[in-house]
Amino acid sequence: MRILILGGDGYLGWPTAMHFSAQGDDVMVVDNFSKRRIEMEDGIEPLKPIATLHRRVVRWQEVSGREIHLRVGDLLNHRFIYGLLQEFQPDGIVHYAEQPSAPYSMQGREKAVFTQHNNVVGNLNLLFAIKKHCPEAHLVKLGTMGEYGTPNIDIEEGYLEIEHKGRKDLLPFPKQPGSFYHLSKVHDSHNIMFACRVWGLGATDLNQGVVYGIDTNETRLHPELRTSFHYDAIFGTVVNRFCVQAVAGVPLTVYGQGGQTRGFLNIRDTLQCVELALRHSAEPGEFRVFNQFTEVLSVAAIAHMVKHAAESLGMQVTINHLDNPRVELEDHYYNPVCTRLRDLGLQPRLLSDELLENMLQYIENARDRINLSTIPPTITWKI
Ligand code: USQ
Repeated sequence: MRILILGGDGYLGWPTAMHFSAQGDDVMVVDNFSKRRIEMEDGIEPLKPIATLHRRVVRWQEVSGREIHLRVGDLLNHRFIYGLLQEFQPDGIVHYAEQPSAPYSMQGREKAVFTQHNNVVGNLNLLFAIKKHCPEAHLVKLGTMGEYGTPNIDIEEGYLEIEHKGRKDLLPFPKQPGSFYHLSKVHDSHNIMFACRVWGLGATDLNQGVVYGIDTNETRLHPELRTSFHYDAIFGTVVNRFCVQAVAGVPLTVYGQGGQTRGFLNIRDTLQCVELALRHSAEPGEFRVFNQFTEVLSVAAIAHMVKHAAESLGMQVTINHLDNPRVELEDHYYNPVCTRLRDLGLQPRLLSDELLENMLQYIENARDRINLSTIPPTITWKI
């Protein structure tokens, strides 16, 4: 397949690009390095240094003998994305190219507007470019489980059968997102659904849970092929953060009671899911929604798992309950459905002591690079 990876410099985008290239697909990565710019503005660094995307592509060719095409550009520039699709004519497009952090979007008006403008308008430009230059291409869009929030009913995969005043319909599942970032993904979902219904595009919205993990088969091949691993309060997700905190010997930062429950998945399973979606395309006019996670865990349960794994390696771990900087339920029902990817063959890799111990050992090797000042949450939802 000819596969375009938008956001190919990111935590998930770069491993995805190598994963498909390794299988002989013709891959192009695109990025505008907006996340690297935010990192520089906020004084944040990934745990281990990350090579430039240009260098990674060259290293990948040396290691694998395969070429990944690279283009630098911004989806907000519609001429750029029009030209790119006209030139590359992808069969599949994986769209990760969005501002990915909920806390970042909650810092105030400027960051909320940046997040929604960047994400929503970039996605809209992409939809128009697909319509004009490659309407047969299958769009695989990274959405989020956070679009649904935490309703007091089971979360279905995108749609809910409703009976109202004696009539029935299958309607989009209600959305109650928890940040301006999560809202941007809701807006994207609506725009993509509309483009499928009205223009006949085919798309899959992957409502992904919280991703954790450090490496994939390809990132392990050379230090310059590794992917970024964040533990700061803006880009670090909770499992990755707790593992770094355990190694650094600082208390684990559970927000509030820790009863917040979410869907989680390993970075390697993200690659499996994206591949399953791409290799089993949506039909023209179809807007599919897959809930993408492998297990449901509470934040408190994760803290205890990390503590247990770290203590078996001889580390001392304490768990702190901080005042929750977010506005979210800490004691709630959570039962999301995730059958569609499993039906396509997803083989989950669950969080285990062994997996956590491997992460902790990797982090231990970079212990002297941990910047403790970036760990405490400084952004609150009540601006
Ligand atoms: N949390 C803590 N302590 C921490 C960090 C987080 O208790 O130090 C809690 C949060 O309050 C929240 C949960 O852990 O209840 C998850 O937070 P997170 O920062 O790991 O993840 P989140 O902000 O939800 O966002 C991440 C990704 C985002 C993706 C989302 C999937 O950054 O791109 O969309 O996970 S989901 O959560 O399913 O919406």
